[in-house]
Amino acid sequence: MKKEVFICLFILSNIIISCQNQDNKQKCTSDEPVTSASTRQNIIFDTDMGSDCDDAGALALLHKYADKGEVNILGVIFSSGKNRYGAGMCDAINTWYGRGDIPLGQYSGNDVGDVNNYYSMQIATDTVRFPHNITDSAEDMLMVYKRILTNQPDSSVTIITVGHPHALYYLINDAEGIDLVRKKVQKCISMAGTGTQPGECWNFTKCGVAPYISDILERLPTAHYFSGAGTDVLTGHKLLPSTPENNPVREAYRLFGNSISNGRPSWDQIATLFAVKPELYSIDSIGSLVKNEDNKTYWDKNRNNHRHKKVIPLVPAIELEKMIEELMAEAPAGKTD
Ligand SMILES: [Ca+2]
Repeated sequence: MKKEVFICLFILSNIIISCQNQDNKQKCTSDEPVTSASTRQNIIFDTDMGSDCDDAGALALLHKYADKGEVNILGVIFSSGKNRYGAGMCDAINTWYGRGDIPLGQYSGNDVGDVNNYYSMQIATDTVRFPHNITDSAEDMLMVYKRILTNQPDSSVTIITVGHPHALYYLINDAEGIDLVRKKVQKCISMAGTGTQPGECWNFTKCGVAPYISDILERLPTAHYFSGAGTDVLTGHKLLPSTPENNPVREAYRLFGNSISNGRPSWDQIATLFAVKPELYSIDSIGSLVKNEDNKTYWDKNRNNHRHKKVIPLVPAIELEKMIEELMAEAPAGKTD
């Protein structure tokens, strides 16, 4: 081969390779979510799944943001020690969205939790209609938290609690756990009553959790955001009913007081949405969440805690309803209705 011909062929082959790479890049940018892995929110979702259906809606939201490349769901923790089927319910939702391998943790104690069953047992035990492989048991939540946190970059993890938050107590009262929280956790977001008058809050007052709360409020060494909105944001009854009958989120709403017809307040979705879309919220940094001697909690404007922040949606309820309902009803990636 003459030298000139070889050089021409070399240049031509480089042009072809370059074009192929360009094609691949274009393919990637058109097929993959634009958000890079490093900007995704790394989230541990801690829930009292089963006590209400908004937990199911909130986990659905997270999965859809994971589909869109905005979130990594690092783990799901079921915080109740009483109705054990919540773990299976979480697994059914994770599997529905194609993420049945997400680490699951469960409270191994029996002093905190809701004994009632509304939908967890029905869905967790029906592994034919709702394919998944965990029914009523998962590894101890503290072990799961610590293992997940150990493997994450520093200051990269957001913990969302939409149930009883006593796992945070166990974390900060464990020598390894508190080190991990200091190093790895960027912030915690908790669904809790944030009114300025003392009130009983399901997540922070009821079901045996009250003795854990003061320590969490006073000693958690990270920013702690509290979201109490959602009563006037009804979801689950507009688009969710048209999703497949073997969608475990749809079934949770159907079984929980026929919320699939009536709708249900979106407390847990609104707390969860803050992790992904903080620009939709105002943040009040003046004050702190306090528990009084009656185990009631309230936002005390006169007692400042620089770690405590109260978040309030800036978006009207009707727009939040639309946004949340659409996400809850959107088919999992790769699944068509
Ligand atoms: Ca909840």
